[in-house]
Amino acid sequence: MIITKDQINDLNQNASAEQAEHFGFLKLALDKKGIDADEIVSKLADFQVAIPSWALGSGGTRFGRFSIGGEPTNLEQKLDDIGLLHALTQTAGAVSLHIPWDIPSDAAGIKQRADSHGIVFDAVNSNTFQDQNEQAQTYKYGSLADRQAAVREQAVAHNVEVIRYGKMLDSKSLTVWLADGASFPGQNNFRQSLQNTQKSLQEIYAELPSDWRMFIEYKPYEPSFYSTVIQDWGTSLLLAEGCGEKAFCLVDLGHHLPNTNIEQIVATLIMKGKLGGFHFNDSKYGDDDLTVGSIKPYQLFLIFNELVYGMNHNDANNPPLAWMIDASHNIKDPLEDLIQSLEAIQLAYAQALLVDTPALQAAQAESDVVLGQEILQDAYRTDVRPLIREARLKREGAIDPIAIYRKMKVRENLIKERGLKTVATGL
Ligand SMILES: [Mn+2]
Repeated sequence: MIITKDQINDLNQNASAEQAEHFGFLKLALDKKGIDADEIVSKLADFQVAIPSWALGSGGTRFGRFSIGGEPTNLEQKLDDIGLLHALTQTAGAVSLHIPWDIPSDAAGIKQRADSHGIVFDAVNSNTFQDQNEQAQTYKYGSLADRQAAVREQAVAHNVEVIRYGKMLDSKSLTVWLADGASFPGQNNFRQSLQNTQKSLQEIYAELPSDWRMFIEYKPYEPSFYSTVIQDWGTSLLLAEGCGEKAFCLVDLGHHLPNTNIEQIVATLIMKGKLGGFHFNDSKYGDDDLTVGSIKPYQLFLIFNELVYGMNHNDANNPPLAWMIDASHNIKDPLEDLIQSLEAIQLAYAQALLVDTPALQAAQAESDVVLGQEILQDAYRTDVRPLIREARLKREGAIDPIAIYRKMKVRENLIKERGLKTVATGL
C-alpha cells in the first residue's frame, strides 16, 4: 500500500481551517515573546528520525507475542511500512537496519525501494546476542568480551560484515550493543571482560571507513542480570575514547536504572563531543521499550532541552546526532505506535526550542531557583501541537497522521495484502 501526497492533501482539507486558526494564534503569542514560529516550524520539518527495521511487527515479551496482522515479512515490505509512516508524518526519513534479521541481499533493489519512499539508511546494527544457524562459536557466555579468542574473532568478523552491508547502502555508522556480562557473581573476571571488549572494539574500529562513526551502546542489566560489561555511559565513553575520534556513545533512554538523570548524561557527553546517537523509547520500570513520551514526557523535554543547548553551544564539535526509535509494540498497531512516538519526539523538540536560554542563564547567575523552573515549565506547558502540524503540512504530510491512517484503513489494507498471520523478523 502506498499513500500519495494527493490523498493526504484531500484528507487534510477537513482539518486545515482549524489548524490555520490554531497556528495563527500560537504564532502571535510566540511573537510577543520574541520567538519566530516559522523558524521553529522549519527546524521541525527538517528533523528526521530513523525507524529500526525490527520495529515494524508486533514485539512481545518473554511471556508471549500477539500478532497484529499484515506484518511485513521481508525487508522490502518493511521499507514500504516506513514509507507509509514517512508519507503521513514526514519525520521518518531513515531506516536503521539490523543484521542478520534484515540482510539486504539485493542491495541495489533495496536502495531503490528506500529511495522511492524518500528514505535513507541510518546506522546499521550488529547482533552478537543471538546464535545464528551456521555459526561455529556460541555467544552463550559472551561475544566481543568472551574469554575465548575464537568467539571474539567471530563476533568481530560479524561486525566487519555488517559494515560491508552498510557500505552497500550508503550507511555511515555502525551501532554496537553487547549483551555480554554475567548473570552470577564469580562468572566473569570484570577486568578481563572489559579489556577483551576494548580490544575487540578496536579491531572493528580499524575496519571502519574514514567517513563512518561507531556508536557504543550501554545498558546496566539484561539479558545478563548480575553485571553488564558496558554497564553505563562512563564505560561507553571510556571504550569510545580507547578506540578513537570516530567512536561515540549511544544513549538509549530505556538503558538506565530507574530515576537516572539522563539529561545530565546528555549534557556531559555533548560537552566531551562524544554523543553519537539516541535511541528513543519510554519506560516505567526497566527497558520496557514503550511508546516515546507515554510515561515521562517531562523527562523527554528536559533531555531535548540539553540537546538543543548542547548543539547551540557546541564547543567540542559534537557531530550531528543519529536519532532512532528503539521501541517494541506489544499490544498496539506498530505503525500507530510509531506515529505516536514520532509525535512525542517532535513535541519535546519543539518545546525545547521555546526555552528562553538567556533568561534561564540570567536566573541561574542570580541563583533564582523559582525563575529557572518557571522558564523551563513555561516552554514545557506551551501547547506546541500547532507547530508540529504546520511542519508536517509544510512537507505535505498529514495534519493528523493517526486520523488519516485510520480513515484510509491502512492496517486493514495491509492485512488484505499480506495476510492475517504474518510474522516480522525482529524483536
Ligand atoms: Mn537501543
